[in-house]
Amino acid sequence: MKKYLILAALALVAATACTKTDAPELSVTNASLKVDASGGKATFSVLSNTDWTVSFTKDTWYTLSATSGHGNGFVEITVEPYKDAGARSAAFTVEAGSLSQTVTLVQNAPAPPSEIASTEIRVPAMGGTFTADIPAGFNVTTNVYWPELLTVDKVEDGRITFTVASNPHAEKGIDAANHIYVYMSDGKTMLAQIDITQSWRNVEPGELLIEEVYFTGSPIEGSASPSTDQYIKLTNNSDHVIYADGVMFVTNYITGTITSVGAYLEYPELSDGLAVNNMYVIPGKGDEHPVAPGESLILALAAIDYTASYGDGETIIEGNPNAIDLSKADFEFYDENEIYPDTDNPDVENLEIWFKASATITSLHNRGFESYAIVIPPSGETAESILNNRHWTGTYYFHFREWNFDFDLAEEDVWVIPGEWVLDAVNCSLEDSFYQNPWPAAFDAGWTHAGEYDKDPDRFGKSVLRKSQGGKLVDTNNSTNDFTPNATPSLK
Ligand SMILES: [Ca+2]
Ligand SMILES: [Ca+2]
Ligand SMILES: [Ca+2]
Repeated sequence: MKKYLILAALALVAATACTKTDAPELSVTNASLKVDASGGKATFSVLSNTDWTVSFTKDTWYTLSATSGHGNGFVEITVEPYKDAGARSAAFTVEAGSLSQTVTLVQNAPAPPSEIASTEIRVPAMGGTFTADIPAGFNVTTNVYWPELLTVDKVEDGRITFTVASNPHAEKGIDAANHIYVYMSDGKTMLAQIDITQSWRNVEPGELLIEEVYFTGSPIEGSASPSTDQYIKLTNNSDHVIYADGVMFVTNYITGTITSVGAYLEYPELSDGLAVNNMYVIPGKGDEHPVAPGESLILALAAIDYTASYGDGETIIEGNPNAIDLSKADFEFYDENEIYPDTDNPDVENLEIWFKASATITSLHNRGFESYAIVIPPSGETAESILNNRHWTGTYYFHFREWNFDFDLAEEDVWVIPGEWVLDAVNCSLEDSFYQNPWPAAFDAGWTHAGEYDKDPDRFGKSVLRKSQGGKLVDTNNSTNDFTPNATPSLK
């Protein structure tokens, strides 16, 4: 459109020009050009009856279609996009003989968004390198609230890359906060604020899940007792690599079932937290056991190939073709015990024992009376600190037929794991023995099972297995909904 107007103007001038004398003439139209930050084209026209030239300071942000001409003509300036704060300008001098005219070009700065862009990011205690989106189309400067804990590595158009150091408060279980402020190049006009919450832990609730517990063991042909090929499968249900170092596997202390002789234990209310008495911990300093998204860790009660014969010279246990090869497990429960020696596969790392309830060797209750959870204590916690500081005191009541007894919990091996340490929890019970869920409803509102009733011989060879949907495990914190009971073990 503009071009047509210019041509019309040129035609008008040309019609009158021939009536003038031969003295040099020079004028320009559109002497004040304005272009917005996105760049583009701007045109001025030269009205002259002779040769003319355009002189200017060369710069990278504009190019001219012509720098000289004869008679009437026009010059188109192509302008690059602009990302800095404050307008920029250039001047062009058009000369014809002794005459000269000046054309100015002003390019506006990009307009900041009406609202400061705000982003919240949660990062693990160990830190790492992360990216965040920022408004595109600006050259920016950044400012960091705690620069000793965060470095901005790279700023690209619309994206910032930064590295976070490890959380200095992680030992105490306290999240850390930091902020990146993003400004236009003037260092004053704020474009974005990135709020970084750094967790005190490397695994968040729901990221690592109990996918499966195989507590029954595989049936042995012609025997009432199964193989002891028990395992727990933990799976990374997040979209990023997580580090399982320090994750603790616990079992319940509160009984969830009424025994076959009618006995059950009644406990004081425990509204938030888990009452536990087995604590086995994945070793490592925080970055030793990466688990890729969708990948699993197998915790074997014994890392034995149960399909092949095993044992020492005196006791050989024959291989069971129904059983599972657990010799490639990621970790095993190894309990040093002189009277009942546990097996120790040298190729499979042992879990750290923070507390074990069994006087002999830990195994899973194969009738399904136990509930299971994974938790992560702050890095400053130790077996000693938990055993010394988190004992559950109170009184519980033992009901057996018409007799009632009360016991002091202070004398029992029971500790309270705070609710905020809990990553995932699974209640197990049986229809005919159900009394109460050991884990509070906030962590698991339901329960699952292998076998239909207490001592069901058909339970052997069956696990409790979390359902999956659309490539992700189901986790509504309700095992009745989330688990398939009586499932075929996934390692079979
Ligand atoms: Ca063992
Ligand atoms: Ca081992
Ligand atoms: Ca859960």
